Amino acid sequence: KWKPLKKLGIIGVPFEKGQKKYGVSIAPAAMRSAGLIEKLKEIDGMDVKDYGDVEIPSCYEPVEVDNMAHLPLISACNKNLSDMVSKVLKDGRVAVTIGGDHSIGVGTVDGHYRVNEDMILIWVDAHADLNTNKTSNSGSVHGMPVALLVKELSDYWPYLPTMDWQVPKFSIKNLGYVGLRSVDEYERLAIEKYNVPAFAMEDIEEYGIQKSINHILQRIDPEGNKPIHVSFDIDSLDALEAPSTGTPVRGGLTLREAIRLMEIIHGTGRLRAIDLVEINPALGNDSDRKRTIDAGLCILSAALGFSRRGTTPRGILDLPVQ
Ligand code: HAR
Ligand code: MN
Ligand code: MN
Repeated sequence: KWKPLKKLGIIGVPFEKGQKKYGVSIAPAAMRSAGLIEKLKEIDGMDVKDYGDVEIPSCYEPVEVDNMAHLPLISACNKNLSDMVSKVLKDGRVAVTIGGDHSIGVGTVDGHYRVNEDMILIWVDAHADLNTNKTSNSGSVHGMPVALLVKELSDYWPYLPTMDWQVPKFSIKNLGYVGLRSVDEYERLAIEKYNVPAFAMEDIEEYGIQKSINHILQRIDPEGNKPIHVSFDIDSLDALEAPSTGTPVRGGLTLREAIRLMEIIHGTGRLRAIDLVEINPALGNDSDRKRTIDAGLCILSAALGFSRRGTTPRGILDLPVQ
């Protein structure tokens, strides 16, 4: 029944107010000038459409919410993003969203959920992004998107002005984590309370990346018939592999592990949306920036069907004769 979709819709989100550092907002432009579209078009038979950047509103309600910096702007941006992701999916394409900081996961998952209510979510990250404004030490919303999205945590939030458009309906039962190594106390409590399949780095050490992702898929979708959303935070990679990011953590995934993870997800034929977030081209030197962007391109290519084994020329069965 499932086979990989050979049509993509690219969405850029030049947004960085979910965290405090300058630079994540230039990642969509940096990825495009590094050849994002061309590289994805190189994948065998791929039809790529660039939907451009989401509109970041310049006017929004100036309300203050306790320990949640820039919520009204974040909300307005995510509302537009949610509509755009829904549109791409309704056009029959995989939604490929280039952030931006991880607060944009609210819009991408919301937009996906509105089209596919049975979707499952794989959050690949050093962090769990499962804080509420009550548990967050930073007040940065990029540490909160998962908590905003899941219905089981809606009672742990106050009324959030400007967020009426987003009704959390996605169940935490359909969530899995890969790559965790910087988890706050209340985030850990939530993971244990709801028994979320969470493969932290020591679990990946124990099982390897292939068994880790297969365990998660088996747990949250034993029949193997639900559309998959991957939200990939570049800081899931080891800081040596992806140095240009706002909150790097040592001891993370190798690029090889991340590519294998994406190949397995591609192999299900069920990937319908992928976010690539937290690349910050303003951090580090030229070599750091290039390495981080290249890693991001490799991850997207693997998720969308690039084969490291190589592919035969399309429609050709023999070598050319002299
Ligand atoms: N847990 C911390 C907080 O809530 C740090 C999380 C922010 N870093 C990220 N998210 N890049 O994945 O502030
Ligand atoms: Mn994150
Ligand atoms: Mn992170």
